[in-house]
Amino acid sequence: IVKFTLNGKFVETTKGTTILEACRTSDIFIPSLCYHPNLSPNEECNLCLVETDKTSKLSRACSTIIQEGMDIVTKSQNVLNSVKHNLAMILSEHPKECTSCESNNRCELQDLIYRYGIIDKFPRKQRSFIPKDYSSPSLIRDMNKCIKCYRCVKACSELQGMDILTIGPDGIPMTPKNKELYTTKCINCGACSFYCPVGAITENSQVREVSNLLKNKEGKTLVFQTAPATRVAISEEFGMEPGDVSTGKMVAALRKLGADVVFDTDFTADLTIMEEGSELLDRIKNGGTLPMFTSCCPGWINMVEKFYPEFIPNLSSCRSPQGMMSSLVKNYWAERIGIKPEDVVVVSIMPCTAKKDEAVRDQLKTESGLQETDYVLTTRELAKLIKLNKVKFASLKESEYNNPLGESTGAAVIFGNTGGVMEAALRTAYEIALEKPMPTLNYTPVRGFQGIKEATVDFGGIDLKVAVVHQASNIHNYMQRLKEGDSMHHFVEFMICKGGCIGGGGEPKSKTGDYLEKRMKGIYKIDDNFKIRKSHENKAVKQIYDQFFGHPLSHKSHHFLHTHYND
Ligand code: HC0
Ligand code: SF4
Repeated sequence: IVKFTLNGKFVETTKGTTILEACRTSDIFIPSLCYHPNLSPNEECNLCLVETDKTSKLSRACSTIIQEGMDIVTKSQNVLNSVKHNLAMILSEHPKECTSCESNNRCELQDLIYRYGIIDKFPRKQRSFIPKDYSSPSLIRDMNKCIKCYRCVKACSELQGMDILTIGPDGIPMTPKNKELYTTKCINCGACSFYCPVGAITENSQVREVSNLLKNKEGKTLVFQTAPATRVAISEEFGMEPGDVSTGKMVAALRKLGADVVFDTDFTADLTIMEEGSELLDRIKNGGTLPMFTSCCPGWINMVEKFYPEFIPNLSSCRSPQGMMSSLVKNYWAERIGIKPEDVVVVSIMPCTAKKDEAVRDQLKTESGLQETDYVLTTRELAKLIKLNKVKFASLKESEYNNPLGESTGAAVIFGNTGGVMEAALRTAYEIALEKPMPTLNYTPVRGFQGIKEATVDFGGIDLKVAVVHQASNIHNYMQRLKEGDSMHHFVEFMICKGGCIGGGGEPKSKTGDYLEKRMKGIYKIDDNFKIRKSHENKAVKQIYDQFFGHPLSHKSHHFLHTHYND
């Protein structure tokens, strides 16, 4: 414990706390652009200035550790003048394109400029123009808007272990050899866009396209699908808590916006379990390639293709639930209700920027060459669409998904959390293999935030060894072990983002220390409240096998629900 004075009040904190952390705990506002609680301090923006020990020398609150007896002042005239000066300097280099900027109204620079009443008084400091990078279907980079906070660089290296972005000679983050992002080894995870406080790196937004379509459908039927992790995070965009379950409101919002049909990606998560669980049992029985890897996270698929191509045979051949849903909508559902696939537009709502990249894969087109998933909006983009249309989200009356592709189970929704695909697969594979339910449905060894989780399940005679790995940096470590021959598992779940999809690069930019924990709890709460918690008990899934696919891994399921990868 250290005791100190903060704006004249005696306060205590634990040893090693920074001034910034202590101020945030005490609800004292300190401006900052380069600091984020999930990243190590950058000390770049020079805004978190405070006076210590009655000297006029200013210290950075983000990197100054509180010492016993320290006297800290956050609100002097000296502090205020310096913060205003530094903000004005940042503004003088920043393009004034706020009205058309993707980050308008959610820009941390804009907020501070307004809060401090900064007038654009310095002569515009010309930087040489940097061509905008539209190469990636997932992300847009306009580094002219960069404020050199380096949060993207830290997210890409510290959190994801990817090292695609480094600080260039002019101080602006750059890709290797300044190549377009899509031609680098970037996996499109979007962590850089999540941490960018301004509009320099953003999702490649399709809000305008979808908004136009909703207003003028031109005879098309608009089908939406919503991913598991969106329902516990979208609330944050409307002043509610992380983890608040908003499934019904999100469906209602989509209907209000003009959706004709709203299906649930959770339905195809259940279907994935049927296919992937059967694939695993088949590989174990018939000597197929092991360990088998899950294939639903598109950032992970990019990583295997770009970094570990020798492990492509380990990937399950199952399409992701997004891919399965869009395939079902265009190849099965449309025909059943008598519309042509080309008259259906599928829009998916995902927590993930890499899903945009997945949607354009050549493998995921109909036989006649139609893209199966037409548009992907991230959770943030859906919130924007809702706000643009002035839909009052918080007071919406809940609505239900359309059927049959809207029916799901507790096993499907937990896909949104790290360990969820594994837990759902075990609930089904165990019961199919041993003809009795798992002793406990809540399989805790694969839950929680530990980077690599390992467990052994007694599969009636065989010890089924499983692992769950999330966050790209942990995945690189795991793959290194595997490359060195340390192969110890039958089945491994991989999710590129910390926490799984709930931590996706397209989720709302919450900054409270515990938003991921809260979203995770929200997901488990939905599962707990479901009567049916096993994928093979989903009645609509059973029906689709009876009426169309026959059985898992049938010829038809291979055609419509499985895929192959780029090597
Ligand atoms: Fe996920 Fe998915 S669980 S990857 O995290 O499998 O994005 O939420 O939609 O497709 O279902 C993301 C989330 C999905 C898919 C599902 C899987
Ligand atoms: Fe790095 Fe992910 Fe951003 Fe690509 S998308 S630059 S891998 S953080």
